[in-house]
Amino acid sequence: MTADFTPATGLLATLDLLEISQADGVTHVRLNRPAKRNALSDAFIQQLHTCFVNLPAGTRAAVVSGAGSHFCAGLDLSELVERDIGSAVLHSRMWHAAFDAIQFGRVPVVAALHGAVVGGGLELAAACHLRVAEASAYYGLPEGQRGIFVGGGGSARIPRLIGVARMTDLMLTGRVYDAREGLALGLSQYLVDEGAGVAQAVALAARIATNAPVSNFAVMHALPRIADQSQSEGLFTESLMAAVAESTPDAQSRLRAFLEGRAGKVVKS
Ligand code: 1HE
Repeated sequence: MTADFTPATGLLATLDLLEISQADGVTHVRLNRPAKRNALSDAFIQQLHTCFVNLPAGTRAAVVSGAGSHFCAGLDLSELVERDIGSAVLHSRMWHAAFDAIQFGRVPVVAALHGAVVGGGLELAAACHLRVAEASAYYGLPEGQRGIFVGGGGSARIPRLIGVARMTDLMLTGRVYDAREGLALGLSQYLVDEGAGVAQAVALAARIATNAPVSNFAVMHALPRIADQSQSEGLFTESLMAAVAESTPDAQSRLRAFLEGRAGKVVKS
């Protein structure tokens, strides 16, 4: 448990594969199956879904991290039994629903990564809005070696971070990127010392939590969709989203605060 964070109660406290705690508008969701390197079983995926559609009231940003020596070893391979085509599609769609609840949920989510971030673990990280990597983090997509394909949204999300060619390389050759390469390529946005990932992710989430909720909504929901649209459609969507944001009382009071000298200036940190 992170200092000053208190355990979630009610439904969230019943999710035994997650350790959920909160402080000052930030909810910390820790994957809590370290003995299996946080391998994602069906129950684990369902608990992640339940968690992100039931975040505690007052949550304005979230952090996802992993207990133990690795962030996440991906799909629980012990559950990969022979499935007919119909149930295999539904299994993948279950992952999609859970990770959509993260990417297109209520609040921005910052992932704190360390150790293995592989297979479905990388798909989970890619569904978050920002990624902080510790020096030990490494990234791979061993699906090729396991005889399977990504099924948790990786083929849609990971190329948007690093491009189709790099994802092809990861999958065809089993190449692994280290934390420094991951930063350079855009798999993470921050690189910190070993052990400092959660604190950095919580600090970023706390800062995100001070933004106007409608601005955070626009970044989470409009930005990726605009990136998928033609320029003409994207500009139109942008105008609508900008008009919605600007017309909120929150925007009005924040703009007034700046004009009256009561708000911070943009400075180099
Ligand atoms: C697991 C899993 C798992 C560990 N499913 N049980 N993912 C992979 O192909 C990655 C497979 N895992 C590994 O390469 C390594 O386990 C790690 C590099 C992540 C960690 O190594 P290490 O030495 O710290 O741990 P370990 O001894 O290998 O594993 C500890 C235990 O966790 C062990 O079980 P135990 O009962 O013998 O103690 C492992 O069997 C277990 N374990 N990883 C099940 N993944 C929606 S599609 C997504 C498709 C994918 O994600 S494919 C990629 C799957």
